[in-house]
Amino acid sequence: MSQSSPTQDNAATEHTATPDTDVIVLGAGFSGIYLIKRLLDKGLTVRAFDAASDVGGTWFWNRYPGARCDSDSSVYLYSPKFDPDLAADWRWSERYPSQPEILSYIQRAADDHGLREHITFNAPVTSAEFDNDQNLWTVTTADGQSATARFLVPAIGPLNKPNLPDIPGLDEYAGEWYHTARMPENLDLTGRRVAVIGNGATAVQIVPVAARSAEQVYQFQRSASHCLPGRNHELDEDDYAELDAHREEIWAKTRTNLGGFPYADPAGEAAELTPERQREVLEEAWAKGGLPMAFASFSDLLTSRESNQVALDFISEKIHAIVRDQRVADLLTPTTPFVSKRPPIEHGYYDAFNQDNVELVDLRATPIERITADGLVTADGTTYDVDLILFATGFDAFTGGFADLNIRGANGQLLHEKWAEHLSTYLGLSVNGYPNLFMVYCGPQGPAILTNGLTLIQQQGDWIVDCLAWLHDQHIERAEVTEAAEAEFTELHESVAAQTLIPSTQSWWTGTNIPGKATGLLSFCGGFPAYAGLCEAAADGYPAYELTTGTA
Ligand code: NA7
Repeated sequence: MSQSSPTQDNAATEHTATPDTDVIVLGAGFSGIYLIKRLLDKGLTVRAFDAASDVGGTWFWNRYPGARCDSDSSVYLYSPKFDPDLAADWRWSERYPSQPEILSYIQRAADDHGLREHITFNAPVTSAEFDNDQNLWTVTTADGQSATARFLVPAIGPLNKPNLPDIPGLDEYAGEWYHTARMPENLDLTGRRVAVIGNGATAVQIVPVAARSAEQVYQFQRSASHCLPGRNHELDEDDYAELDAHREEIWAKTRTNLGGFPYADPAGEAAELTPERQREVLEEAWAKGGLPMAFASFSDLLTSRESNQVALDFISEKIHAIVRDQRVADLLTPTTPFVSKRPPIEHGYYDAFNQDNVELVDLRATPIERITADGLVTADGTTYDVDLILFATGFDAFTGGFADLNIRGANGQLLHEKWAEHLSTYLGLSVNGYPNLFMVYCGPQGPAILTNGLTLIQQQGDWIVDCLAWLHDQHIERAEVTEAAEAEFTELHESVAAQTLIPSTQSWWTGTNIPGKATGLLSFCGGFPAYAGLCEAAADGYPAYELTTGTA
């Protein structure tokens, strides 16, 4: 690796204080745990903070009925680089792991390596300030604890700030209500009348589970989703024999697939294929279940309206074949481009609308007007009396979580305020004005929304670990990405986004789900391999960073 020449800044280093620890990691979910373990392996000292009482991150908080992963379990775990024993002997019981099983996995990952002793739980971070003279970060928690570190690594996940819509009357409601990311475990829905507001990936998992035991389920829908069949099943010894024989191949494929999934390449541009071949491609993906239809069908799915329409028509046909009431099927049929927002994976969602106890409420025709003591009232005066309201209304993605952290950079500006003016980062990893800060998985403009979580966490995690270890070994006390490098990457991100069908759709991907939030695609959509290539080039001497050496 070639290396740029750090400048010797003796004036700054003569009185540089020794920080409490080399690195502070914010968050103990999949990304935080990965970073803590791998940084410790490299000999750096690490301290982590998490608002939760245990490890798990998003899987700690999202305990709603039916919660499970939408990625295949074969790629929803750490690779052998993290721990060869864990990689070799962990056995998920289903194709898509459930939330409790995922929690057990991450708890084991933490326990096997004694990582909990490095983590302070029940400690929401309320500020992180960069000291320009000392080149270190001071992190403070809600209960007044504080610690200093040379480097700060937010590992807070892109979806940690729940979005609770401001619907009048909620404080008068006499029943029980929760946002789905803040609800108790094992909530019993038996015999209850349940309102589920929202129909994204979360609600799509809840509705069929609720429909099994609830007396009545009202699904309040504003815009239809493009749900893909999950085809979940238990994994047996034969499945594992097959998986074990192809582990390396599976991980290798995640590096070349657009979404970091272990899928074959797309069949080509839709226009290059005959209608029969188009159909075959979509039928195969539908039969396989999961996300291949999004990441391994047509290569121009996200850039060509015509190609996208072929997929949309196919989905519409499938919905109309499953849902018996064709009026309901019409309402469930999406009109926005396929994969212009997150396609939920469904496990009986469309079937649930064939049950007498499930009713779709079309909020386009009749918006919710208010909540009363008994339930909800829509604009046409219809009342929906319920015992339980579940707000499956999503998150203030990426930037929302940063606002709670109050990260103040070298020039005193709060990071979320900088982003409110114009969202810009370098590779979703670094930000000019915020030296020694590296974001893993949660950085806006990284490719998190279109990439398998564990693929990206490990790719970005490895990049950051290697970078911090190198900075540490070189006694570099300050690494700050240049304004020019940040502007260049942001321009690339924006131009790639503009070539796709994504920005025209309202969802958390574009920030349009939160009133008043600056809009724009929050995640790089040029594909995981292209992104990984940019990162690899960036690590060759870190030319995009101004580096200042200390005297230690
Ligand atoms: P999403 O995907 O953001 O879905 C939120 C849903 O809530 C979506 O259907 C919204 O409708 C709906 N919503 C939001 N606000 C309202 C109000 N005020 N009234 C009615 N409906 C509303 O969040 P999820 O938790 O389902 O999934 C998040 C991610 O987790 C998912 O993408 C996966 O990556 C895992 P809209 O579409 O805006 O009309």
